[in-house]
Amino acid sequence: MDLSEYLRARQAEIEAALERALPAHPTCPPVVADAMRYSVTAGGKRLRPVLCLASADAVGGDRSLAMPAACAIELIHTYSLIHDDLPAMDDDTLRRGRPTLHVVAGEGMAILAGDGLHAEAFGLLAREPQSSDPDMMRRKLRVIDVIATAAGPAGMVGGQALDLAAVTPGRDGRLPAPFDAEGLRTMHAKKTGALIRASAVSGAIMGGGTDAAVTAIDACATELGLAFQIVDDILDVEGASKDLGKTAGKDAAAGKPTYPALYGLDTSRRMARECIERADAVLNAAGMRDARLLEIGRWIVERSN
Ligand code: GRG
Repeated sequence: MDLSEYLRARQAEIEAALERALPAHPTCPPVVADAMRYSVTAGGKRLRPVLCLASADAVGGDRSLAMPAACAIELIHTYSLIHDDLPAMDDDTLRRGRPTLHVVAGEGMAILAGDGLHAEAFGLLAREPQSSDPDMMRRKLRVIDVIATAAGPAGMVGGQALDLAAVTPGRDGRLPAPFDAEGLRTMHAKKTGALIRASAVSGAIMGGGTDAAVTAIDACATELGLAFQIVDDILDVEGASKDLGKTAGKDAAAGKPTYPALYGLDTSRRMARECIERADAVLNAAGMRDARLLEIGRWIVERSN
């Protein structure tokens, strides 16, 4: 199966599983259920859940065991986008090709829909896959820990806090010093990298991977996450809002340091390609000859070409 067939097949399974995972009326008041659905079903590449399922494949596991983690991570990712778009944060009006949730449902409902998605994600992880097998329960608990850490203050929330603080004037009215290359890398590793890593690691754990395999997948996904961020910065400079489904050029306009700003476009493209080479080396060194994860990495990088 080539990559586009693989992506289409996995994306279709993920859409169906997300549909089942979303809370239904009337248990959940329609006003918030509809708001959650609006953002989850707005499209999106489903990169994180695909990585989760592909990692279960890479360790030779049963992909269906990783589907609850795949969906939980997509729910958390969607909550983060809703909250990131709020006026108090990035203040954006376009996401996934649609008006942002606070534009159509109001700020309060957008905050609640994000909160609801966050809570539903952990409920899903606790409930599924249903099993009383001690090994499966250990896998589930480990995955809950991995995802909570990646989504929380040591991960995504912490990265978002660093990003927000960088554009927030202090009491003296001055902005903090801009990130240097190391600061930029740390902020992105937390803000977007942590959840991408957790996607792959959760898939490998649910697929029953050995500790060595999980460690190799983690290192591989760290590189894919960095490549993703470099490409996202390139697209922010080069892309059109229509193609991106979100407002283009915002980071540059806000004076945020980006990879193209620090290194230039050509070097940024080369750096993204080098991430995939390092991901390849990591998998090779671990004796894991899974081409699919690398194909997904190249798919990430090709978006910037
Ligand atoms: C609000 C706690 C909190 C966190 C927000 C991830 C994040 C932290 C904000 C997103 C800001 C942003 C646009 C970052 C650039 C990288 C990124 C996460 C892009 C969106 O992810 P894609 O490209 O989106 O995977 P789709 O729509 O395809 O799922």
